[in-house]
Amino acid sequence: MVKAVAVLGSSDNVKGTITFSQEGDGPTNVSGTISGLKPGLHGFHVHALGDTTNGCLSTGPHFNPAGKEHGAPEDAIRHAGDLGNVTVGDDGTTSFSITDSQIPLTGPNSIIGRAVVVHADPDDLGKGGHELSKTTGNAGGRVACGIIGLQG
Ligand SMILES: [Cu+2]
Ligand SMILES: [Zn+2]
Repeated sequence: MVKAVAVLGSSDNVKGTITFSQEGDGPTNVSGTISGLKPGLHGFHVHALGDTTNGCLSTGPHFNPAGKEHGAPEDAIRHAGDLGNVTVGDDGTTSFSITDSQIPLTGPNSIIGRAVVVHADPDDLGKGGHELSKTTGNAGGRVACGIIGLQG
């Protein structure tokens, strides 16, 4: 079992911890709790770089080792980092558990050392018809992010 964790940092008051685990070559489980968000859907992705020198802006684009277009987690055509949306309740918090096969913690496409990003707006999953739909899902600003690091 390989485990990883990302502690979210934010210029607003958003806080959260996201944990990752993968057994062998199986899918990766992503579980987390985030607080301080506005209610509703928020785009949630693995971005390519674990660089926060300029805040969440420097984490690069969505992790996309296969060179595909943006999509929904269940789509054949998607970025590996496309984890869809998290749903935030009226209290501004969300707890979630996602299982995904495109974000391994080992091997050439490992997400260790990259970043998770939570966005201000919903990810339209590539289907919104906006000029940004096929690259970012038009998910708006990056409100919080954290670097994915190995956990014992
Ligand atoms: Cu993103
Ligand atoms: Zn994407």
